Amino acid sequence: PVPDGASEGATGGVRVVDHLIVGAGFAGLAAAIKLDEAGERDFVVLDKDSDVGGTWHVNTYPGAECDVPSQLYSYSFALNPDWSKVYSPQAEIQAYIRDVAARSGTLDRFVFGTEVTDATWDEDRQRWIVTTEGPDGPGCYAARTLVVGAGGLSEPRLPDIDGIDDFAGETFHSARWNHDADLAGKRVAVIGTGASAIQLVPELQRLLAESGGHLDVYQRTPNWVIPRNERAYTALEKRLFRTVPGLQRAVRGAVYAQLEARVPVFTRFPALMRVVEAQVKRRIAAAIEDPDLRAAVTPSYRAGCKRILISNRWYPALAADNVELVTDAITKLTPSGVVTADGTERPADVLVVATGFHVTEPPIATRITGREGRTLAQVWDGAGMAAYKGTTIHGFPNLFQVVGPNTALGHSSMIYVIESQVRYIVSALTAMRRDALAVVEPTRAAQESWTAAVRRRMRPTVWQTGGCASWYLDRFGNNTTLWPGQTFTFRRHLSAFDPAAYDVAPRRTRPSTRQEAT
Ligand code: N01
Repeated sequence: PVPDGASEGATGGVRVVDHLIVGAGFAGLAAAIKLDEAGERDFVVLDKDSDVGGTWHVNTYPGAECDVPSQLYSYSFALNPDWSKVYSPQAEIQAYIRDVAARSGTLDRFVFGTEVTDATWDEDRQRWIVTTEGPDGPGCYAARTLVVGAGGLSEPRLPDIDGIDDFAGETFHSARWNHDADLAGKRVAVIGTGASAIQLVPELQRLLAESGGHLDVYQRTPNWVIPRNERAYTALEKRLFRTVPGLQRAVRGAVYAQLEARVPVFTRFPALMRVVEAQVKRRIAAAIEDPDLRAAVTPSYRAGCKRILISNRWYPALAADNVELVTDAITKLTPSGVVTADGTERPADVLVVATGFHVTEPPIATRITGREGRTLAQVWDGAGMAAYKGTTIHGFPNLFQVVGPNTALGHSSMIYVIESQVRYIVSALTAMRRDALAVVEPTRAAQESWTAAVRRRMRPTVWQTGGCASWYLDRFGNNTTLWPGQTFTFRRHLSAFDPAAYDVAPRRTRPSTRQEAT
């Protein structure tokens, strides 16, 4: 229970703040920095983990690297001239985020090891009441606004395979790597061949080859894997980035433009993906001699339908002597191995599940309850995830979601999207302060027309028409995850808070201007 008059400071165990930010990854940190700059300094950032970084803090599997070029994988307000390579390794990105956080002067408001257990909109107090579980037990916050930057790919999805709990060996998800597990000389089974697996499998293959171990890779669907044009930045390049004004920004702009130029192929001309497919087939032929293995790794759907993966090591790793690619469906796990549909049991000492994340039904949505007493998960259960401009949600006043529905990308850097959304949020908060608004909530009409437009644009895209099942699609078959266009268009839509699309209420009164009351 929240005491009446919860307005300033701490009251009866409830910490009252203007803004509560959930998640200390790229999204939450950007929000903290930009709110601070805008003078919105009364905020707390909560994160369930022990450090900033989000996905880059927790994904420490061998070979974890970014598949978006380093030049784009930094904040526009904190360029990094010191990236070691064209694509950055996880540890370097994590060090970068830590450094930006330390220099931002906002870390005093970060609370780690603390998970949100419930967030409920209190209509009378016009605040979000947020309960938490942390190292010192339960906590409670009352916040005017809730900024959720909990990550789109943060909740590991374990496969629903018969007997998985009976497996006697070490088992872990790619995003929860157990560095204490001794893999040397072991028989390791990896389930999944997505972006995570294609990075960790070549590393495991090498480690196991050196120690006399064996690797089974269980593939349900192959992916299109294009070359990773990787190289180290030279000392001269780094010096020039540091000393020539505007140079790094120009290089970044060129990389950005190059990636955006590909968007029409994803969105309007998927048939052109045949060019990519032909190139990949040539690579497969060059890397793999065995015709059966070649056929097994060649996808039958349009390239781009699932995320196009980049690696120079994937096909050679699968062709290595100590690796078997298993394409028969897994039927069950026993205490000592994996059984496939043909009845074969392959022994395994260690099981790595690289089976992705809960994306279209995010668990955090079950913990957020809006104005009408329904959780976000319940609201989305009917027709899938939806939000106005991917950021605000009808029925959930003063809630801002960073990396919300239809904001993810299959072609470029999420940091650009995150910064676009954070600008919009700051613009909203500035308008709220200026106009003494306690509540902003997108109208049902605004959200529906936005969602309809996104769906319309999604229809001809490769993600919707490419003939594959991907994590982009929800159980209704709708792509509620990706932005169906160029990122500068997204940014333009979010360039400034647009009160006409919102019901607003002044401080300390109930919302009274709802237009959709019918
Ligand atoms: O997960 P995924 P991920 N039995 O969902 C298979 C980002 N990312 O962690 O294709 C057997 O893509 C599943 O098979 P199928 C990036 O956006 C970025 O690899 O569904 N197999 C698939 O092969 C990426 O797209 C980076 O038939 C099962 C795999 O598991 C996203 O994260 C690195 C199964 C899951 O692939 C997710 O990538 C890593 C089952 N029951 C990730 N269930 C970088 O930029 C699932 N699979 C570095």
